[in-house]
Amino acid sequence: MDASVDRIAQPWGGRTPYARHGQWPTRVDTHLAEGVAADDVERWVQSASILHSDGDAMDIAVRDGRIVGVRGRAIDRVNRGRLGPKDLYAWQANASPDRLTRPLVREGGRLVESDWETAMGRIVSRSRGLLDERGPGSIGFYTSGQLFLEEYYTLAVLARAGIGTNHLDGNTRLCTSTAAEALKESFGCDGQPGTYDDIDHADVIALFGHNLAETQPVQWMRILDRLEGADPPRLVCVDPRPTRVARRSTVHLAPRIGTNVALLNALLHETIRHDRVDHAYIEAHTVGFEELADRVKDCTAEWASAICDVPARLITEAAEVVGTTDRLLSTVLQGVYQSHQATAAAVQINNLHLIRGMLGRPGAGLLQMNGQPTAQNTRECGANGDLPGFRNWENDQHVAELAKVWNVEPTTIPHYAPPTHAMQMFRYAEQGSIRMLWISGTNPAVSLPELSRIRSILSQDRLFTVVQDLFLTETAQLADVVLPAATWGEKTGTFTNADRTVHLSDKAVEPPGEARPDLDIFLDYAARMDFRDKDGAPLVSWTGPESAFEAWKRCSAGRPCDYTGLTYGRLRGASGIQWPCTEDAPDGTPRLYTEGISWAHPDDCENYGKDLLTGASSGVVEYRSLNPDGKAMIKAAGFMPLHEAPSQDHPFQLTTGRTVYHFHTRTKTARAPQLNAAAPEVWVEISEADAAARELEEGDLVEVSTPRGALRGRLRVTGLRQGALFVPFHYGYWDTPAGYGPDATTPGRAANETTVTDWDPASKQPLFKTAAAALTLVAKGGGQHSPAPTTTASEPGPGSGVPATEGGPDARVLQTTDENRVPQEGGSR
Ligand SMILES: Nc1nc2c(c(=O)[nH]1)N[C@H]1C(S)=C(S)[C@@H](COP(=O)(O)OP(=O)(O)OC[C@H]3O[C@@H](n4cnc5c(=O)[nH]c(N)nc54)[C@H](O)[C@@H]3O)O[C@H]1N2
Ligand SMILES: Nc1nc2c(c(=O)[nH]1)N[C@H]1C(S)=C(S)[C@@H](COP(=O)(O)OP(=O)(O)OC[C@H]3O[C@@H](n4cnc5c(=O)[nH]c(N)nc54)[C@H](O)[C@@H]3O)O[C@H]1N2
Ligand SMILES: [Mo]
Repeated sequence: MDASVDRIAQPWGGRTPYARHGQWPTRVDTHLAEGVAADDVERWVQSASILHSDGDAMDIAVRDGRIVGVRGRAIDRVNRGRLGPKDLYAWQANASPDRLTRPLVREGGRLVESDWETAMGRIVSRSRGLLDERGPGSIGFYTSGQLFLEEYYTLAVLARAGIGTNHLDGNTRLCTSTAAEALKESFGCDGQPGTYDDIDHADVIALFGHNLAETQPVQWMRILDRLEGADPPRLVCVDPRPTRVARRSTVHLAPRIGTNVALLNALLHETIRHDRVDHAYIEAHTVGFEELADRVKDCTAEWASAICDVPARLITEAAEVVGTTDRLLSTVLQGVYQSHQATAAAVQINNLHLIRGMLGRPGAGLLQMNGQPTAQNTRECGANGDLPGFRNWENDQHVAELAKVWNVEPTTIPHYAPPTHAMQMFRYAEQGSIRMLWISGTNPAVSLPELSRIRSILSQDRLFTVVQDLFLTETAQLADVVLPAATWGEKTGTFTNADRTVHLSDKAVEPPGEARPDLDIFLDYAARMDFRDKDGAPLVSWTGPESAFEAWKRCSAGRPCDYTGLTYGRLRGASGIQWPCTEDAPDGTPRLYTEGISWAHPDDCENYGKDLLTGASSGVVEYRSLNPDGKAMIKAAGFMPLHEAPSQDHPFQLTTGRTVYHFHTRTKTARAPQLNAAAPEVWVEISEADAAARELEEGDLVEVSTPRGALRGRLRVTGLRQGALFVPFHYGYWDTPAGYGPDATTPGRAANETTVTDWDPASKQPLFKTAAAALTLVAKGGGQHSPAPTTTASEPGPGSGVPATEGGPDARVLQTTDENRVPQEGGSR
């Protein structure tokens, strides 16, 4: 059957129910530009989505050298043909008329058009000057979770062994550093234990601070399809908002913001009290159970209820659901990761799985999620605060191995201290020890906390800022040199999703003007800087994506993220493949830890662990004595009160996050008309009770303020928990006429005007979800309504009179479910 569906009005499209242990049916979603029919498409070019961590595989439709649409790939294990709203419409941004097409350089205070020779020349001369005068520690690189594997690896090599700086991190620090840290704390090493296939088998799916319906809509379609099939799973949702996930859950816990650890300790308490524990698994594969049992001994449901403001009855009910199933799948994301006890909380979810033996079997899985499409690669390639291949900077053997791969002396690779995390890099730039900051594929002038501070850091004269982007973003406007990048669809490379699936994305069209792939820019810089290995040969010896991939394979060999069994040829025309992929596992590896814990041995592990409350490193001696055999580590943590609790002046808890229609700072989704129209402006969500108490209504213009700053938006009254406010962080200031430019003093609309410079002690991930805020009325709405969508967690209460969010004729998507009519794509044609 074919159906034509408005996928703005129905973000998840039609259902294809299936039973537990069954195979998820295919459904191929196609969206082509108006007036283009399938027969008009000249070529379909293989790719995958770059707008979330799901890795939805798609083919890009090309005609007359332009992208004219996309179609899901039925052959792929991740999505079996389905696409989410952003996947379907956001490709239009590639052809936006305001793409950067030439390098820009700052002249007399203004950015002016230039050429590559001049722009690269300035970067190289500044780099050389700083290396001579101040040394490698004066240069920092802040990259992304949205470039390709080949690009991160090249950047990691040139920064760590070329420049020799320790200051290289990704915006993954804001995103998945807690996922990585929690995996290291429990399993000794990064690497996603579970697989999306676990959704097909699970009896209970528990989602912790994860609005999967909006942020990985295709896996939500999979859960919806199971909910409508035989033997549906039960869902447990922990989220203060009434998300679609919450609405479909058997148990929804809406805790006070920032209290996850208390709630989780109560779930662990109940699990242990009822002996819903797999003692054989604990004995064989873990250390630390006694300490956990002792720590949660008094964490009763009643105790947690008082902290979390959730009925004790619901906590025991949730504990029973997750404690009595034999196939538990848990997913964790920003509601856990972006708070003051991020790692401590995420680790308690690992503990739940460890003490119940819920790992390495179909349906018994753990997904410490990624958010960005290529965050996994930032981490594994060492373009974040880690060494490439999940190597341990404190382990001399690991550093020596890496030095061998790069043919440099071990001392060339900085390992005197942990790699610098992004929040610290901005601090160094603020203090003046970092004098050059090269920002690629991220927009910190909107996405970092406390924007007035970030603007002032980036605008300093003494800091030389390079920004490599597609558009003249808020950040690019503050740069000294702006480099125009080619992006998805305009360059070839690979990337890895949240369940370790590696996809190839082929170049479909030429980039606009003089824009160049990030890889070419990094290669050009390495060549101009003339970085050499210890024998005088070029340090970076590869010349394009495929040779970069081959170089990375050598670096990954023998490590958990082993890519040696993969080639471009194998990825082309086929489904994505899950690493590790080796000679022994040529088809990839669906689940880690099927036979116990493999990477926590002191000789192999990625770090030696940290104190969850202070972040202090344990060191090798302590690690060896606590975990000599390399088992999984059960680490307990007590609940700590919020760093910034509500007060008389700032009575609300402000949390920030996402909507299904937009991606981050909207550089792409604001340029796709269907997506932009669905959520064109910022808004503020408030609970019914708080709105009534303050005589506020849908559509009122309000100001939200914290000690850092303020923003204005129209109010949406929802089923959010009382005492909380929610603001989407997508809206920067670039297209607000009265907006918040670097010199403006009027309140803007960016959520991060208000957020705090503070981070989780172990993962160093900033606290975007927990601030105390005041709310004031600016003007009554007078019948206007808030620009928030009605189809999502921001759905208004009954009787609001707000018109339903719709896309109209341009938003129609063809959904093909007839097996005989499903396009059988191969590679790019
Ligand atoms: N549509 C869309 N999808 C995306 C993205 C996007 O920008 N737009 N970005 C991608 C990226 S990079 C990421 S990291 C992911 C993020 O994906 P998610 O983590 O799912 O998204 P968020 O909206 O940031 O936060 C999730 C939920 O955390 C809840 N929350 C807030 N405070 C707390 C708390 O104290 N405890 C608990 N338990 N929950 C809390 C919020 O109510 C919210 O519903 O999405 C990815 N997918
Ligand atoms: N208040 C609040 N703040 C948050 C969050 C939150 O929940 N609340 N979430 C945090 C999280 S999880 C994340 S991941 C960050 C995201 O924050 P950012 O990374 O700053 O957001 P993006 O808009 O994705 O920025 C990516 C930039 O890269 C550019 N770009 C896209 N493709 C390419 C390419 O191929 N090459 C190059 N060179 N550039 C490219 C885009 O145009 C865009 O400017 O925000 C964080 N900030
Ligand atoms: Mo993220």
